[in-house]
Amino acid sequence: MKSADHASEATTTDDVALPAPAEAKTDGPGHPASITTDVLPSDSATELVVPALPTDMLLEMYRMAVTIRLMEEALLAAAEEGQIGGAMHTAIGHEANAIGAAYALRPGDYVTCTYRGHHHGLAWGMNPGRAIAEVMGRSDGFAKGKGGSMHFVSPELGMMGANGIVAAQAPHAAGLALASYLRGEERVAITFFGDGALFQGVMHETFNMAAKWKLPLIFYCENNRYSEMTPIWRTSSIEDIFLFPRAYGMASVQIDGNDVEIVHAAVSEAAERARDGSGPTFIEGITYRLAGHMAGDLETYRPPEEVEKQQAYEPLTVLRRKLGARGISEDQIAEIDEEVDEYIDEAVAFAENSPWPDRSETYLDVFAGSTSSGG
Ligand SMILES: Cc1ncc(C[n+]2csc(CCOP(=O)(O)OP(=O)(O)O)c2C)c(N)n1
Ligand SMILES: [Mg+2]
Repeated sequence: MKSADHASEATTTDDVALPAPAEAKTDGPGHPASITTDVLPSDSATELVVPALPTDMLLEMYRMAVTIRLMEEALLAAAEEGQIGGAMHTAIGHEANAIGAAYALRPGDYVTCTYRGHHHGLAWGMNPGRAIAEVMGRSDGFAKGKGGSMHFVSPELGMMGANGIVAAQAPHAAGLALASYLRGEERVAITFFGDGALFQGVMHETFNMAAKWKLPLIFYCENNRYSEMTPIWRTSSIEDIFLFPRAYGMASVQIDGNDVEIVHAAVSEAAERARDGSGPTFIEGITYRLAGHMAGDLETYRPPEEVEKQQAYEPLTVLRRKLGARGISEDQIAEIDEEVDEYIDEAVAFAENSPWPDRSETYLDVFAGSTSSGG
């Protein structure tokens, strides 16, 4: 741990130990994840077991990862052209956290997330054309263009909303988990938040309540080691933030969030715990944001070499390495890349052709009781 007199020392994320390359951890069924520290507060389990996922599933996950990445890149280009109003945060580099989790959960389960939520939306089943339309404020968007990037939402898919207020999505997810419990349903809620959210009081209120009531809830921290422009060593009193929730008697685990198989294993285990009434789990997925905090970020707070170094560990590189090890050729990978590229071009064209919301609908869907369906 750094002492206070080191607080002004310049440092980079090099100071935080990075997970070793992924294949070292998941080279066979039943292999323990080597970076995973002892996972439970009880003595009942010590290491997360990471089964190898079927190759077909990994291929699907790869297609999803490329879809998210190319959509994000298209959105950044659209923002630069002035096609997007308001702040927009992309999740380039975070994809595996969303994909591994979505594949581990069931239809009907709930997700809430931060303003950095495009990857969750797509992994949860949102159509990219409609997603881009939403970010561009067009009427074919999931919230008819009135939510935009920071209020991505699709209740019919269980995607219960992105949130511009740091940490506000966590108590929302606790409410969803409580509703599931009270109704006797088996639905699990998962809430994604950043490392910076850990230092909001409401996170801790939610930890306590969820642990006390054994809510079917998964807390998933996408630890990209920055809160906006501030590195985590400046904000956290301890290095391993997965230790905080243990104070509330909660199971917690620290994993490589850039590896879909490890994320899938951790969320599967947490979901099992949630569904059998054993209560919430905290997962700290170590990841890295490869693009700026938001569109237009000049990124003066980190050296380009730091970002460059992370390319070796980022989710697409990790997935390509895994698929290569399973005998998938570079040509097969390139074919998927091309198909997705075309798919995203079509999605952008769909969004650009989508009409603006009609002026007469300005105040509809804004306040309760004023929906465009007349409800
Ligand atoms: C309650 C609140 N305080 C401050 C902000 C301004 N703000 C927006 S993003 C952010 C950093 C959050 O960092 P982190 O939780 O690590 O998420 P990341 O952006 O890295 O994904 C802050 C402080 C806010 N949106 N809401
Ligand atoms: Mg962060």
